Amino acid sequence: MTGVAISRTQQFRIDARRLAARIETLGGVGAIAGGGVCRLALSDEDRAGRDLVVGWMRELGLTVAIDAIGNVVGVRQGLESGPPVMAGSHIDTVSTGGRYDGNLGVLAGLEVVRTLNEAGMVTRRPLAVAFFTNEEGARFSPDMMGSLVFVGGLPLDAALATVGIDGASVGDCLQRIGYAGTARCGNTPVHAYVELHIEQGPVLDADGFTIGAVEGVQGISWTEFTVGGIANHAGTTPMRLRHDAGYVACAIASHARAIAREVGGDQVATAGAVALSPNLVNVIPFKAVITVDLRNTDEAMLQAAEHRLHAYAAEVAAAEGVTLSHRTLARFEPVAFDPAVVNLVEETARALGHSVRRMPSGAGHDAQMLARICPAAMIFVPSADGISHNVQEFTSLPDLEAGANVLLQVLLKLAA
Ligand code: HGY
Ligand code: MN
Ligand code: MN
Repeated sequence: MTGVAISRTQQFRIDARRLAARIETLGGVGAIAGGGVCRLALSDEDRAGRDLVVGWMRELGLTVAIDAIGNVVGVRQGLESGPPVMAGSHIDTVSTGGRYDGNLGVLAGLEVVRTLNEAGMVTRRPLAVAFFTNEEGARFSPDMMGSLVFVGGLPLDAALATVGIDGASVGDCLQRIGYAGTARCGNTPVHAYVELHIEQGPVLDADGFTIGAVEGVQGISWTEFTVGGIANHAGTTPMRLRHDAGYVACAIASHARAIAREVGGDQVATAGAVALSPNLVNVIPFKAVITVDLRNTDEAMLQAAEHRLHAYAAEVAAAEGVTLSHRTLARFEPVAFDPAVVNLVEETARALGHSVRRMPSGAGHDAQMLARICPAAMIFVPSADGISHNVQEFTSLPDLEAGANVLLQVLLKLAA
């Protein structure tokens, strides 16, 4: 910007050490060995994290609303009223979570508010900082549940009735932690939504970029297969007489990986959860429940992978003489973010002197749901060695600072 007066707000910068300190404090809620976090949605740890962040929102003067699915939105008044420009993400984690996944986007939003409060600067449009319930989907499917209800994509009653992997329902757990709010869910007007998030993959770190201008999110397909076999003695039962549910589940997992390897490109496949019954060394399993997570940036290719997997599962089950059923835990098509906001992210990063590249998101995010009701986009910062959903998850302070400053300037432009 040589020769052009830089406006006062363009000089605003967040306080990186303050942000890092907040990340560490929140990371201490549900802390696990190795520097990670276990804060499963609607758990006691999630309640403690929610209480902490709501307290910080109130300290900043935000008006806090909690909706019926437990989404929390803090609003900062603007010079004018109307739909806010929103920053946000999630503070629930997987059980081997890191300190940055989701938490960064929420805490950076609050750091932006604090920076503007200290500068005495009021934006034309209101600003909002949100965290959405159960983004991870690890305890209750689907993922991005709270933001999906927020945009009217999942009926509230269906979400509340959802039973998790431990047998508890979303509704009961929300009541138990005191976050069954009164604010109306669904189609709350938002002017625009920007989410700062760690990449959780290897691209930015490997290619030496500081900022990712995220163009969209790939398609997600979560299926749970249930296999019914016959328990029998592991030593006395000839192979030809077996109806081994465990073998079929493992065959499905192995074939999912083979499909991904054969298709190549963006296709990925993960068998993340498996339960065998009775799960004993010398008993042929009579039951197996296994999940398969398939993703691809291309919807047609994702459907093709799904069809191949289901055809194989049926074939191997029939050959083994076991029963097979399945249910869809989550299914979202690829989402493209708003080109104007993606451009704004890219231009802002460049104007701040950061290296930036456009890219898709391999992970699901609340932004893909907000994109249904307003212009939305994401800002990525690097994950060291591409590691995430792992206690070793790490993003350097300079990268955190760069991402939060891009968020600050993008929000200012959208709220001007
Ligand atoms: O599964 C995901 O992509 C996200 O972590 N919920
Ligand atoms: Mn996340
Ligand atoms: Mn995650």
